[in-house]
Amino acid sequence: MAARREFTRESLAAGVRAGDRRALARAITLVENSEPLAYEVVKELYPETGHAYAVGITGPPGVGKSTLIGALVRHVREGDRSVGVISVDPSSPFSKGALLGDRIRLSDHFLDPEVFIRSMGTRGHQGGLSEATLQALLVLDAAGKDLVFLETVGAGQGEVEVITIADTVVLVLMPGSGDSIQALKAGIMEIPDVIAINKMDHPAAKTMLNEVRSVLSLDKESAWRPPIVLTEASRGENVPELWAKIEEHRAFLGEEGRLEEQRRRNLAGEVFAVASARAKSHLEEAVAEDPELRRLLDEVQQRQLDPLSAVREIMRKVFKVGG
Ligand SMILES: Nc1nc2c(ncn2[C@@H]2O[C@H](COP(=O)(O)OP(=O)(O)OP(=O)(O)O)[C@@H](O)[C@H]2O)c(=O)[nH]1
Ligand SMILES: [Mg+2]
Repeated sequence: MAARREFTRESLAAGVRAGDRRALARAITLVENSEPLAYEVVKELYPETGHAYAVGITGPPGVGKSTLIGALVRHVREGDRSVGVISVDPSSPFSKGALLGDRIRLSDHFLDPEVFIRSMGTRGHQGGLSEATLQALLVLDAAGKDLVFLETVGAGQGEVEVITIADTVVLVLMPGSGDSIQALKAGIMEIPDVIAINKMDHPAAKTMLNEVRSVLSLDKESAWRPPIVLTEASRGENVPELWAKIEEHRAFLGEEGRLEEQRRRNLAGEVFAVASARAKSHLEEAVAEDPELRRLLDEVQQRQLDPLSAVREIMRKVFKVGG
């Protein structure tokens, strides 16, 4: 491999601003690895962000999220919008080789200079999924992408949280996604903005549609009623209809300052979530490294010290707080 010129903070920020693919790829790799340079560059670019519209695509493994994104990208590229796609794979330590299937499915778009697609692994990322996703979105936003799709696998808790940074959240289900229905019903999973029931070519698609309808009918208060669209991503069936629902949600948010309000709330939530994640890893490391703190845990287990006294001692020592 030829020796390559490394980016500096200035050249990387400039490259991202110009939408240069090599700069974008580098910036996202740096984000993925929690490199200080990524932090520096996002810090510099942040005031210029807020223009991209972020669409989160979540749902259980294998329902067709990537295929659907590929079809949506094809559809929106008929207009003149530039697009970024980040597929977050929480189980992979790095993107190389990960999501090979995604690469193949989205490969039609690889030659389109207005489309930037990237899979990102986050296992081992110090600030977790949430932080990496946010930083990657900010990079694509600063690069001038009009639309950014964020793909994450999710069937229950937590994963949907990752995607709350998105302006519109689309939950993709397929016939047989019973666990997600249960999670929605139990209130474990937040109600998304739009629901796509993919693989409508499957005979049980109608049954699934009825189940989803009945769960949603429980909510009678929300100003926005999540529309449900049956799709067949692999043939592009009903993809324009799905896109129209996403646009409707966007228009709804555009009214009465809802978008600004939601973004303010999401950003504050994100700061809090990332700070909490970091505090947790700091705490775990501190306890692992400090024999005295580990002894407190032993004492609790041996019923020599009560749990809250141990908490108090740990908080005092690790975070210098307590009373
Ligand atoms: N029959 C049918 N198959 C589909 C449809 N959409 C996608 N598939 C297939 O379903 C499989 C999974 O599709 P993906 O797009 O990789 O699903 P995904 O949700 O991104 O999967 P993960 O990222 O691994 O969670 C692939 O074999 C697709 O070709 C559809 O509408 N109908
Ligand atoms: Mg996928």
